[in-house]
Amino acid sequence: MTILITAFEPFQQETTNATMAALSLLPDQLCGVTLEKRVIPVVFGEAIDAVTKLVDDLRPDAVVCLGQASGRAEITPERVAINVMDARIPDTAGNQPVDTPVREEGPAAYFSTLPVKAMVQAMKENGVPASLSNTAGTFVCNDLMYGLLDHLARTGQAIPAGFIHVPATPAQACDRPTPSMAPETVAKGLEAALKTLIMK
Ligand code: PCA
Repeated sequence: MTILITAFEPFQQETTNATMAALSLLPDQLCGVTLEKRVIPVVFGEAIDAVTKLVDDLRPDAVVCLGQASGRAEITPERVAINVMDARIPDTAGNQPVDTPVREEGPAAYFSTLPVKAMVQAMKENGVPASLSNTAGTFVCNDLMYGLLDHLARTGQAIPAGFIHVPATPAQACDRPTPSMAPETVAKGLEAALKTLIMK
């Protein structure tokens, strides 16, 4: 079994992304499952292209994409991705789409096919703050989640896939006060969440 797990590069004038530190702390093997770890650009469309290419090349059994959600105090699996790009700030390539569909003619939304409630429960049982989120926003994270689920639906790949947002790191919170979580704690939570995919 293989799980593809992605982090994002830094964005919004930051030098790091909280997902990069957490991803680097995850093992390469978890309960006999190979974790294929990749870092992808914070660019509308390009993130989708990168992840869907990885999916088609690696043929993983599940896909978990990670993003940083500054301001959140818990790890938050996302329930739903919506068919809109509405960027408050430019992505790292300077794109700033407003009120634009991710895919013309695409459905309004896709639900995560990850066991989101079991993941939240597993993280909390391991002492890591977590809750279910009902919005992935309208920036690149939502774009990637929508594009990934759309690709899987349209290519008939019925594998669990979805998105998890994580808080800023304590180092990031030193520059700009915001709730934060140590990368070690995030990694511990993510391991517990990933195990719900493995133990099924
Ligand atoms: N968070 C942004 C994009 C990249 C990231 O880590 C988001 O929530 O859309």
